[in-house]
Amino acid sequence: MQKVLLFNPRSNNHLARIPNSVLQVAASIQGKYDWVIVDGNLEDAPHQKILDYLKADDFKFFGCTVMPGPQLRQAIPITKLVREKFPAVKIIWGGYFASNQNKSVMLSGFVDAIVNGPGDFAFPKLLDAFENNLPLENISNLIFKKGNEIVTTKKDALHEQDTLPDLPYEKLNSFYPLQKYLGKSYLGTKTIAYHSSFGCPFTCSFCAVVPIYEAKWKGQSAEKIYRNIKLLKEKFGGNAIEFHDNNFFVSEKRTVEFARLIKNENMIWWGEARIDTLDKYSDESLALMRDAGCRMIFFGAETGNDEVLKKMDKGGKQSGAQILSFAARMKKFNIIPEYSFVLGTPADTPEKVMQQIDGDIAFITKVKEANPATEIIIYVYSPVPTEGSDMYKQVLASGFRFPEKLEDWLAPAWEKFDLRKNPLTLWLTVEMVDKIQNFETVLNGYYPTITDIKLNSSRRKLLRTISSLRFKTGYHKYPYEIKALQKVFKYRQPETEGF
Ligand code: B12
Ligand code: SF4
Repeated sequence: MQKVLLFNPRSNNHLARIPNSVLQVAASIQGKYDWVIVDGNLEDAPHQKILDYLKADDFKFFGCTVMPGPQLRQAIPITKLVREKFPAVKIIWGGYFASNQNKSVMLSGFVDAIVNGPGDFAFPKLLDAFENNLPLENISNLIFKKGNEIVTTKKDALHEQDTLPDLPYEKLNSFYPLQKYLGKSYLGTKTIAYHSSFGCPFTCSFCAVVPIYEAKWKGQSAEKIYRNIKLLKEKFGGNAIEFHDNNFFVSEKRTVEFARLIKNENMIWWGEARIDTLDKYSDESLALMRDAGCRMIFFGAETGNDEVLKKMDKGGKQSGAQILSFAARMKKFNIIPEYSFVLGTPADTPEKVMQQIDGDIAFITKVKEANPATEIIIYVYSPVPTEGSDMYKQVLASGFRFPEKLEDWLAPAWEKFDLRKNPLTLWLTVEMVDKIQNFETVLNGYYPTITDIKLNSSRRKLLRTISSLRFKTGYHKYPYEIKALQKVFKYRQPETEGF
């Protein structure tokens, strides 16, 4: 059997999670190709480990998963190294960065093909084609170079998720003890990362899921999720779940079925949802979810500004009023809403951009009044290539361009862009970015996230006390004292590192 090396570059400094991307790719070739996984999150020198593997054995393929941001720090130099030292090895990238920024990846010259979206059928077919020198044009979900042209093949419909193979947890356990992936988080002492669906049925104009999944969603059945969770619980001791789906709660029926199944397992769980979808759930469903262990849900609230919500194409159903009333509704069920906001979206004039930012800051303060337990996540808008959307047209009209050279993504400024903290968008002035970040600092000072489990109650109290005057008076400028304290306490923000 030919050998495939799958690499998960480091994405996180704290908690290694089950590397679902490479694991699912491995499942797709199980039995047909021999595979190994190298996980940058659990290696001090992953490049050495990779070179050792490639030297020791006759590997034909190197596959790497890449999301935007810090994963690029290992993905780019290590892939380059593999190409230099082992030019005969075919290199395949997949994941959100590879798909959405495919031009710079293909032009780099060190990636032979990209799996564009789900790799479950595309990857084994691609390997077979490379093996037998067959053309790639007829394989769906691929991007590759033919001469000077970048070819993108058609996308397959999303697969029935229950027909896909289960993830090879046992074999992963032979490379890295699975225990290392079940970390301590706000949710539990051994947190399972589980991904139960692909895509999302909506087309928000700022979202990286849209160009890949084109408003499609397919989920595993509640039974399949439950069976796998039970295995991870019984075999490896998992006691909490973070669902990594883009939109776990699309189907109320599936959620309710899952809640009924998981109820007696005594596990805390978290997932991502839309406010308008969940607001349609009945009181009974929400109460059952809480009883079944759902303690917090992440929602893309985005903004309280109805005009901007429309431009973001949030489906046209979500409104500022609903965001507020839903936060209050969640109080009744004791489920914490984790609201994510995207500030700094484009507008026709700089004054309007500033007004939008001021409006959002005031709105977030109102959300906290409606339900003080609401967790707030603040992102600065970083464009993704949602071709054809009004928002992206406005972005291009402003003169914004993504880097053309792959290595340019490693520049600190583009890394910050990826982390959605300080984008290089031309309509945002330093003053605007400072305003957003200073507000975030003060807000996190006055309301430290409960997901930072290392922050004890006396530290929380101290942070709150020193931030109180600023929060109450709305004076956010130069919050150095709060920043210094957050640094000393190693305050951890869930938006960049997860829980
Ligand atoms: C888990 C996760 C993380 C974890 C780390 C994951 C890890 N690998 O260790 C943490 C919390 C650290 C994280 C951080 C960030 N993340 Co993140 N993350 C995710 C999340 C929720 C799940 C990824 C996953 O495991 N999916 C499950 C697998 C099975 O699906 P998949 O990756 O799509 O894989 C399939 C295909 O893409 C393809 N494929 C993927 N890789 C490969 C490789 C090969 C060789 C092949 C052939 C095929 C292939 O085949 C797979 C099977 O069909 C996704 C959202 C999502 N639902 O996918 C966001 C997501 C990828 N993250 C995102 C972002 C932006 C980030 C951050 C940069 C910033 C932020 N502010 O959130 C940070 C920084 C990342 C870093 N440090 O490098 C965005 C990317 C958006 C974009 N612009 O492209 C996503 C899409 C979330 C979102 N909706 O915005 N993230
Ligand atoms: S609902 Fe969420 S995942 Fe779906 S398109 Fe909108 S932002 Fe993206």
